[in-house]
Amino acid sequence: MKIQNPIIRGFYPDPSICKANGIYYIACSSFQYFPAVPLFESTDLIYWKQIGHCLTRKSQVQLHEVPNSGGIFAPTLRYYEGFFYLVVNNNTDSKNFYVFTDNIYGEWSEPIFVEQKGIDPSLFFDEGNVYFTSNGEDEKGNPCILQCKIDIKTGKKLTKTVPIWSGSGGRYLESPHIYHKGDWYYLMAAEGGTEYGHMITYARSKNVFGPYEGYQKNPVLTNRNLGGNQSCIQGIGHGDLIEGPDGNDYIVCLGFRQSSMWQPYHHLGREVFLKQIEWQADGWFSAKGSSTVCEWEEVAFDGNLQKEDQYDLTFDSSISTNPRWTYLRDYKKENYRFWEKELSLCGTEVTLNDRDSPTFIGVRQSEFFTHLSVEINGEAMEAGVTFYMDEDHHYDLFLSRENKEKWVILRIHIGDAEQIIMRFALEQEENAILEVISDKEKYQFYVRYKKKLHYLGKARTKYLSSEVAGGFTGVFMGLYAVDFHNKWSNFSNLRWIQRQQ
Ligand code: 6LW
Repeated sequence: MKIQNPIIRGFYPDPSICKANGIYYIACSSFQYFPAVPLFESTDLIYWKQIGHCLTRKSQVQLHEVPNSGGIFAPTLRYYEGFFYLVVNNNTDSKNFYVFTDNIYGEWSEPIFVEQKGIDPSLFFDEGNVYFTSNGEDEKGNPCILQCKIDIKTGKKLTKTVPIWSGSGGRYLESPHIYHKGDWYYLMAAEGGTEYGHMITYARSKNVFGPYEGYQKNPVLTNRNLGGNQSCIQGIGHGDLIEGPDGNDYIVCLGFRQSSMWQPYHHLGREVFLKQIEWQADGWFSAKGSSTVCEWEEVAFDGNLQKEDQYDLTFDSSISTNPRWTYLRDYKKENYRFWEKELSLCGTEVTLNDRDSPTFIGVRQSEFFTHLSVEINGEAMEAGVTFYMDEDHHYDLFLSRENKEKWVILRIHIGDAEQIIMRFALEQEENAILEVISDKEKYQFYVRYKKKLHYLGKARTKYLSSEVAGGFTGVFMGLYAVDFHNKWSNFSNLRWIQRQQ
């Protein structure tokens, strides 16, 4: 059957995958967002449901005032003898640590730190030994993959950290994972940087510490040679290997969907893609069909292609238990109240422009084509909806209270420029029903007032893109409030439809 990529849509980068008791699990990076490391399950590798996050306590992850795209980088998720392990790097303090659990639907342990530098830490369990692998530099300062053996109970190093591979020559050698198949150890990595030159490369050795010999036809997977109208999928890299339901092996990796043909950009973040690999008689593997990833990939098993119910959003199901809602940095729990079909937010003096924790609760944008509608009332100075890339790049549509007047305001914030585009006066007793319609190129903003839809203005998706904003994240739709006197506002009748076309 043909499956549609991305298999997990929206800002879910650096996927790592494991399988336990017939179920697949994927964990992704989360940077400045909390809870950290979104976690998904699937029975068929195609239909993925978010089940929670791995790092849910401040004792596990400190995000106080971390820069955007700081915080939690690239996890590795593994299952070994009844336990799940998740190892990550908190890039803000440059520390690598892991947590574990025997119940992936419950809480994870406190962090155990490992004294090895470098990002993209990985764990490899093999014949009773545990290896800790990350990116780094050798004695001469050249990029390489580093490895040591650790005691998994304490995180203590049992051997020295040594360089094991220096890659195939691409810049930013990172994302190492080791697998043991037959007589060989395979070391898969990413090179080229997580942009348009991104790629997956690998090497093999009969010894876990090397020497590793690179695959002659590296990169084994990349979309870097596809440009113009050949492919809207770019940035393929940073992958992990897993055996599929059909017994074949697959790579899950990141990529993104670009907009615009010349000088392309992407604003939905890096997403999760699936590609089958094929083993050759000589013990090397290649990507099935071609070394590129397509939107529609043939796989040798059946599964559930249904995506819509994964990404549409309402308040009908309990907001407090829907794992897709996410906060910024070290949020203040007491400023959020969840009712059966409503949400109340208490504004603080922290605004969306601050590198801090405004009162904000958001969900990742997963499709270009979306339609949002939400009703807002209350006393906060500012309460509304934001399409938010980071504190320097966001479009805000909000109910504003100034000197007893009530307005709906559309404001855009791009880099150093902030501009109010439109103010629309409301009568005191009216609630504001805010609507936003997006497509690939733009967001269009409306207020529904006295049963009529009033157009307020538009703003381009381009200025919320990674190419403009920089960083590793993607756009969130967030509900937020700001108020210097801590007043509350109420959000109800939320409906956010996300469609592929
Ligand atoms: C991550 C690195 C990468 O640590 O981007 O795409 C970095 N690859 O491996 C941040 O996600």
